[in-house]
Amino acid sequence: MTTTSIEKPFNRILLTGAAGGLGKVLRERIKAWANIVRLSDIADLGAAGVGEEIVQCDLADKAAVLALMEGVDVVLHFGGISTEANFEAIMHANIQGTYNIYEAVHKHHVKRVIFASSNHAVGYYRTTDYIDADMPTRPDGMYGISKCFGESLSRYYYDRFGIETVCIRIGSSFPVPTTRRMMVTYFSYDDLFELLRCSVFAPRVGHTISFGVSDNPGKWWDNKKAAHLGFQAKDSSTAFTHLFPDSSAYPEKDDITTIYQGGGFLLTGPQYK
Ligand code: NAI
Ligand code: 15L
Repeated sequence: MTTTSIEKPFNRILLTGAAGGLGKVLRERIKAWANIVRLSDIADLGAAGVGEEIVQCDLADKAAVLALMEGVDVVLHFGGISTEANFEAIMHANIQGTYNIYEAVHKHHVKRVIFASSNHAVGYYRTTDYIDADMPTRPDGMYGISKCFGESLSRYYYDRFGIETVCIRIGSSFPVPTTRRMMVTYFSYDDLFELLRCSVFAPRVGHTISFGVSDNPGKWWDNKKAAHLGFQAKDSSTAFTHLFPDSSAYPEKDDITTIYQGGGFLLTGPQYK
């Protein structure tokens, strides 16, 4: 009996942060894109399934990250600290870690990276602002600064070495919006997956910054500078209007968590310790 194997677009795709909230969502979904999905995290990832490789390592371990990149065709870099934290912790996981990723990408001739950036790279814009990807970054804390670092670093690796990156400034990618702010920043898992698909398979992306947000009313971010990716959000937070029935337009109160796009992160910086 002969067996036929379906040809997949890539041989090996690497997902960092695979044990995290989004990593768990993506783990199964990206299998269609590559013969082998290499899953990495500092946390336990369980046993490898069919078509999976598991590599548990610290992104700040340069030698480990260099080995992690062996034979990889495309990287989805989702690993790191995902909220505000002290600078030393952020430096370790997000700054050293992302630098190690790009050094390894360069040494192993990987052609494209998708970097999970964050809306907190621009969290100090006001909720009355409507911004696009060419406007200056305005991070709202150490975490946001580390995402700006990743965006600048990837720009450098593109200008210097031609390594393409799509930086996705993810809004709030969770099953449902849990705050009024998230009615504006909500990014459904299906829309995240679609933007990732566009980012991975668009013929040329150069260095692109895209906002990861669903088609929510009153959103703060204009994606025209990433139009070449061909992404169209299909979901909207309007599906959850019943969760916030008595609220009118955002913001509902006048404090810094509603004046600035970064919301509650404005209260978690080093000055609030
Ligand atoms: P998460 O915190 O659930 O997952 C991050 C993963 O990175 C964790 O499994 C953690 O163990 C791993 N990690 C942390 N430090 C590490 C290190 N030194 N070495 C190796 N692995 C390490 O976060 P989530 O929600 O899954 O987000 C994934 C990525 O997307 C993060 O980079 C986050 O900053 C970004 N993002 C997520 C948003 C969201 O709405 N979920 C919004 C904006 C950005
Ligand atoms: C982020 O960058 C975080 O990773 C995520 O946990 C949420 O806090 C999100 O931003 C948000 O702004 O809702």
